[in-house]
Amino acid sequence: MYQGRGLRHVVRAALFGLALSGPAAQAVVIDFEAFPDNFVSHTEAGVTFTAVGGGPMVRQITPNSTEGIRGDGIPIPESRADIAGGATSVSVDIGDFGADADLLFLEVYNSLNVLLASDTFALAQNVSGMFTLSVSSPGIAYAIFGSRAPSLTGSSVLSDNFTFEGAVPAPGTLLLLAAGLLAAGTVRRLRGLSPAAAAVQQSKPGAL
Ligand SMILES: [Ca+2]
Ligand SMILES: [Ca+2]
Repeated sequence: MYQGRGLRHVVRAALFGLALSGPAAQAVVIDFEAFPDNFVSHTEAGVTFTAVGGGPMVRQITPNSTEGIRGDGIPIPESRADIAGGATSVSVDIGDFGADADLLFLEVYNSLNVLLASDTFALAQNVSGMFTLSVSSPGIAYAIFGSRAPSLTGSSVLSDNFTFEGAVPAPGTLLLLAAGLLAAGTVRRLRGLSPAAAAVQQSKPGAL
């Protein structure tokens, strides 16, 4: 009986904490400001950036006058970001200085290399700027992003502000878990009472 009551207190405290904390998912933004000038692979906040197919990447100033990244080579390789622990949403700012027309793209895949979601934006020639592409899906393991034809020299764009939300238990899942614990505590408590007392206990309004 005491155990059941103690468990109930613990669960109530957990629910109160959950109500105070709100949704557990927090967006993480990687702004590339502190990335190396040149790198083959660089990891920040659990995300590893590489060029698709391997090879060097460079850090470079974007049209927004902040640091971004791109692959280095001819044609310029697309960029890849592997997210340790996975993600449920990804966004990235992509653009250039308007030398050519570009089809900006962001694709996300699961660990079995299945395409989960994608976003694209047609960037006209002579338009200088950065544009945000975003996708959401359960089970994101990695993202591929950059630009494709009509880009003239491969992925001829810069990427900045790679943002993701990690895969954390949804509040609904935690509430279900808490409800299950409460029910288990009630059963345990009722087992400690005589049948008559249990019947009285069960008939009380609001009794758990
Ligand atoms: Ca930046
Ligand atoms: Ca371009």
